[in-house]
Amino acid sequence: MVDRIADPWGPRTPYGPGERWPVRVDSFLADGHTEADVQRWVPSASILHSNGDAMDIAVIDDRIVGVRGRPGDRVNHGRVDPKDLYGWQANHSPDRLRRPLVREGDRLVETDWDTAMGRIVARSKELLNGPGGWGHFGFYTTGQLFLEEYYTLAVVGKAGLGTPHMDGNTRLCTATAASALKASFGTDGQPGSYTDVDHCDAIALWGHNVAETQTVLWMRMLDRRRGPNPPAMLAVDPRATPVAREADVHLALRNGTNVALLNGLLRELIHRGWYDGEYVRTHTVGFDELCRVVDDYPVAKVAEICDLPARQIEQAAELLGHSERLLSTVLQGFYQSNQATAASCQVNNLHLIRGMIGRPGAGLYQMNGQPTAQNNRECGADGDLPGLRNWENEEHVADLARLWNVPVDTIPHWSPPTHAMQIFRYAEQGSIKLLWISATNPAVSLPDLARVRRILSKPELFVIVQDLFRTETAELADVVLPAATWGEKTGTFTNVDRTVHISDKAVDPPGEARPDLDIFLDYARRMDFRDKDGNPLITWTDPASAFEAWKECSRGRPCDYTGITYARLRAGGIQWPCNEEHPDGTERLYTDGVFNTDPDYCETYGQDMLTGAELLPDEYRAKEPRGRAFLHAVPYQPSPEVPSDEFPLLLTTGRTVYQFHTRTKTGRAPQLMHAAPEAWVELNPTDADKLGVGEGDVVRVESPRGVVRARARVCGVRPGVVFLPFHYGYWDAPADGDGHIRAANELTITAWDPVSKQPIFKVAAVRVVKEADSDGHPSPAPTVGGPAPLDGSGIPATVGGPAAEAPARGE
Ligand SMILES: Nc1nc2c(c(=O)[nH]1)N[C@H]1C(S)=C(S)[C@@H](COP(=O)(O)OP(=O)(O)OC[C@H]3O[C@@H](n4cnc5c(=O)[nH]c(N)nc54)[C@H](O)[C@@H]3O)O[C@H]1N2
Ligand SMILES: Nc1nc2c(c(=O)[nH]1)N[C@H]1C(S)=C(S)[C@@H](COP(=O)(O)OP(=O)(O)OC[C@H]3O[C@@H](n4cnc5c(=O)[nH]c(N)nc54)[C@H](O)[C@@H]3O)O[C@H]1N2
Ligand SMILES: [Mo]
Repeated sequence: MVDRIADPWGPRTPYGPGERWPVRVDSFLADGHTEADVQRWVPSASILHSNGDAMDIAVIDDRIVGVRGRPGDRVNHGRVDPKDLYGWQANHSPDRLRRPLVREGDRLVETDWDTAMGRIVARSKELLNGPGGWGHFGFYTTGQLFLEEYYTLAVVGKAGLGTPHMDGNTRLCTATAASALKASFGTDGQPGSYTDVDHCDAIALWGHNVAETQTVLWMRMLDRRRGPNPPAMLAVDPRATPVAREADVHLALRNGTNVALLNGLLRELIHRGWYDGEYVRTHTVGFDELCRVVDDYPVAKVAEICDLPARQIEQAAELLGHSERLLSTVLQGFYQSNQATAASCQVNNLHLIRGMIGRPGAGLYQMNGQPTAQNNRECGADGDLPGLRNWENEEHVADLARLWNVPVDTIPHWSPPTHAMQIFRYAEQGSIKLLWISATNPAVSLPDLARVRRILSKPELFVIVQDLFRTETAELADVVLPAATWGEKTGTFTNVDRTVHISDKAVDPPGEARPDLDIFLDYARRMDFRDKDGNPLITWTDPASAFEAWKECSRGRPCDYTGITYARLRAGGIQWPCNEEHPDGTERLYTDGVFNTDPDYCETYGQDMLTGAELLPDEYRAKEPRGRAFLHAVPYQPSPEVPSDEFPLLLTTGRTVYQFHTRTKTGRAPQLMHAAPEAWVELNPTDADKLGVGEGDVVRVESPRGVVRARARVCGVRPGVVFLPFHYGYWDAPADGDGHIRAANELTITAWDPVSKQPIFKVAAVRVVKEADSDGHPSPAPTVGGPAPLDGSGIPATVGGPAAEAPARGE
């Protein structure tokens, strides 16, 4: 039995290079149930992060009572993340939405589905048939629905309404992963496989606190680190996360300087001859330009920009340069920082110039965050065209028009898809008049919340919110639709390393709540969307038939699902592409060094890395990629907001292991909620001293846009940097008399990467003011993870106690 709150990672099962990662089966059953009591085990996978850990849902008397990891699955070998162990309890929360709500004046009142859908359809028809038509429709969706749901929504938007204004919160999450993969390799799709952890001799984590955000992947890395011939480890993060503490080299760079660091590291590798000239010549385009640009970044200059010791940068270069099988992971410390795509492409460059791609151990994960972000990108509910097609390629668009039997011109492709921040801008300006928000909570998760609240509250904007709970966003809606969720509906989803899992329905949803798929299908039916021949546009009626329709759409594209069936998935995860040529799926992409950059196949013709300007098809063809990957060279530019006399500190934001996003699920699971109940502010001891702030003192963090009040945790964040978790909205603790005080996004800026359009959540300027003494209360921050207090602080350790005890059984 392990208290997985006190020890989120559980016991080690060390192993050596090339060995099989041992099995350890984690489980948790509530209310004293034992496995013998369980009547049904229903196959599923994790819905609270992108790792794709396979598990079975335990059911007794048509009620979910727990989960158990699947030992045979390629991803997790039985292990389960603490959020997944306890988080399902939110499904049973008494405040689940059970009936639709509609706005009557300043109140939301319960109603039936006909009334709620009737209002949506009446407004839709009025807008669609009036001047401006499709231009008035905006859809803002998520990385947490199922593949079948995204595909249906994408067809509704692109072939039914014909609007380009559809995006996901994936824009906040992994838009940069997609952009960087497309820019370097031609299309989206992760080159590596999780088995690269088993083979690598070095692991570099670029702005990724994997220990807290993909705990099972971290367990695999830790098990290698505790076994024979362990991999070396490099962490690049301004905070002393568990990853940074484990690493051999930790670069606690100033946030916002990733490109400068990478340019310096690439220069070192090239100057010292630690690159593979043959691979570069045969498989890449752009090496000379890369050499020219990075030459401007000698170690001393980089040390100054990033505020790092020069020796540490050299050590990092040595670690990377001596590795034969390097595994890199990239996540929000890069994607949500400035120059996001440029920085992430530099990691691709590092792998390309060293020839470290497409063989065991030489892995690269441009990570996902949300469980189903990958599927949104594949299916195109994030604005991309379905099947990783290129919106600028007429043949790709014609392909879809044939598949859906609609006129080519119905499918929006005359300009890039509208990105999320622009959708909100159009809503602010009034051209978008109907905004349909599904499975995301922008009133807490978008930057600059005062502005977001103003937009969503505009009386002339018709807001639809489809959720499980009355979230901060739902409170501002005109219609609220109660959705079923994980465990209550069937669908498939794909993790970071392209492994597809099925999640079967285990129990009925509460009240009248409906699967998102049924809601989108119902809308399509009521809107009476038709194809060219007057037949119904959407012919599928349930998850299985939607999956079959998607398979046809994916045929011949990099994410080819045609060889996958629900029946096969029930036996375990399969990596795409899976088709006649690859009947058992595909472990690694680009094993032959041939990339998806052919002009007729690629997903983008490329963008200028500094401005985001789109290249023309002919400009792209002129580069004659011939299956070679692109090396992008980009000079460093500082963040749009840097510290000043008035706001002298750098703000960054992120996560704790115990909470998921805006906590709608983890905040309703007692073990997780008790472990991290409230927001906190991380300060370095030097800054705390200067400000006269001690552990637990109440401080105000102020930016030009807002204020957040919380207790200080004095810990290992780098000097000059303040960290806030972004999980804390208002639903369980209404704002006090001073207005809103908890959400990190009160402070963040409206700015985004020019290429991926991903907002910058990791760099802003703030000041910190002490407001009240601790009275001996330490901050509510967990003692596990990034906010771990300094040695000898005497702060009681975060534990879960008996309610959190969970079996972890070895082989
Ligand atoms: N427990 C938990 N797990 C989750 C989630 C969750 O909410 N909770 N969410 C899931 C989702 S959707 C996502 S996207 C992932 C995110 O997973 P991560 O990216 O690992 O999480 P973050 O905490 O957002 O950011 C990672 C680190 O970036 C560092 N950082 C900040 N600024 C910079 C910078 O300029 N440069 C560098 N190099 N580093 C910087 C921060 O200090 C932080 O430790 O997690 C997934 N898993
Ligand atoms: N400051 C700062 N802000 C950030 C970040 C950061 O690091 N710092 N990270 C960003 C990132 S990476 C992400 S991914 C976003 C996450 O931001 P959000 O997407 O806003 O966060 P969630 O709380 O996951 O919201 C998902 C909503 O969907 C609902 N839901 C869950 N399952 C279902 C379902 O099956 N159907 C329906 N209809 N609804 C469902 C949940 O109840 C919840 O309200 O936040 C972003 N914002
Ligand atoms: Mo995310």
